[in-house]
Amino acid sequence: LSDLSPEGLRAFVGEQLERSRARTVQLTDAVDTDDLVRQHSKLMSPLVWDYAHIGNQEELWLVRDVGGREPLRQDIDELYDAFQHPRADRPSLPLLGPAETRTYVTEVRDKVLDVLDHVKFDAGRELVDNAFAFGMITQHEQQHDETMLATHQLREGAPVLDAPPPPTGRSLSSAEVFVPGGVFEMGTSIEPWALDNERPAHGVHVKPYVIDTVPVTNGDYLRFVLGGGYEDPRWWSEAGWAHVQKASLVAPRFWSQVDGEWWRVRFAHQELLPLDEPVMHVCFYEAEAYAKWAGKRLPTEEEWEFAARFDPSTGRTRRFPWGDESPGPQHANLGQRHLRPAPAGAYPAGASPLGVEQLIGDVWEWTSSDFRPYPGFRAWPYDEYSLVFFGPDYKVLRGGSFGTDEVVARGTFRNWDYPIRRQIFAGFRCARDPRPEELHA
Ligand code: AVJ
Ligand code: FE
Repeated sequence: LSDLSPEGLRAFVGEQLERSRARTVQLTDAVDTDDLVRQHSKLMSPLVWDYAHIGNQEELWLVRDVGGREPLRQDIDELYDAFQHPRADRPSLPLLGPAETRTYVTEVRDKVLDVLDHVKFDAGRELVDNAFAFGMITQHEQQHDETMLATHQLREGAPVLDAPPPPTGRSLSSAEVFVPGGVFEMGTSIEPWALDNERPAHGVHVKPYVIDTVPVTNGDYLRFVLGGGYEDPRWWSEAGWAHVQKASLVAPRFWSQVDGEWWRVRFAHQELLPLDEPVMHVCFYEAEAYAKWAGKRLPTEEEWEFAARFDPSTGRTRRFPWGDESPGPQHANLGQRHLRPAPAGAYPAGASPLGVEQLIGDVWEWTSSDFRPYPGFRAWPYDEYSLVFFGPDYKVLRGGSFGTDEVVARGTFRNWDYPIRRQIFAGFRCARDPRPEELHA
């Protein structure tokens, strides 16, 4: 980005805005009016709320703040402020209807394209330096597009989404990778569109550890289920055991067993459970319990990022496991290209220098870490993106899923959610401390 001329940057921003909008339109045009306004789960907003909220955030930041233009619809700000109304209450608000929503977001976008035509990417004005606010808003839209995809997964009825299958898997020469540890630079101070919680870059010391080559698969996880994992308190933390009993969990969300065969629902299609695909729709507590049952643990966020970005041959921290170039279809399963995680081993070109695979894309990966600010954190440009969520209530997820766009899925990107949540496209991989003979090998 920093290499681009102002005209190049303007063109790049325009393409990103167009790409996120095409996805929003696709996800909302796929369903009828009833399905747009219905709440498919108490955990989610009606799709029409996400849609207008996308437009409202774009209006607030790009039309009013960056552009200094008159508001289009100040009267609806309150309805689409995520902090004013919990998701469960949103269907009963006097929301814009589907047609009004489409008109509103289109009018906002027309104004934004005019602002984009005239804006100077003045390095002295932080909000527009490297087109940051535009980057933030196109990422915001893409993040809500992933949320809307999760709503589609919860929706019942006839299937409406389809995509070609991802590449096939391959068998791996080793199920685990030894990571020597060391000091590395975590986070970033130079990614132009990195959000506040990814900043600043800071040195972190990581002890040697062992990490799974790929995420835990459905086949792996099924052994835990069949082995009575959900009935045995030994594998669960105290909070996890309390939750699994209270919520009566017996398997990942969307799994079912019929006459001894395991099935799953995927975007309203019933399928036999694909054993070589990363497990998903498990909560943090389930991930933690599986890891303990397997004699392992979850990686810390530091360990995850070290495995994903550290290049031991140069001592440098890379942007991505495969290097500094932005993700291509050969590297990672991103961008709703396939609408499912790829089987284990499907992305050899995406491997890190140490040989860890599928870190970016496929499934979000639960880490053992609470969501905390990095040393030197500064809330910017608004406290409600990250600051208000820091603390022990949220666990960090890394790497992005098949539903995450490449404009979001940076090696430094941090996601977070409550440890009981299962509707997101989240799985995990395990790590462990090395055995003495591995340390002295
Ligand atoms: C970073 C995915 C946790 O969806 O709650 C969207 C992103 N922030 N609108 C969320 C976000 C404001 C956020 N996550
Ligand atoms: Fe939002």
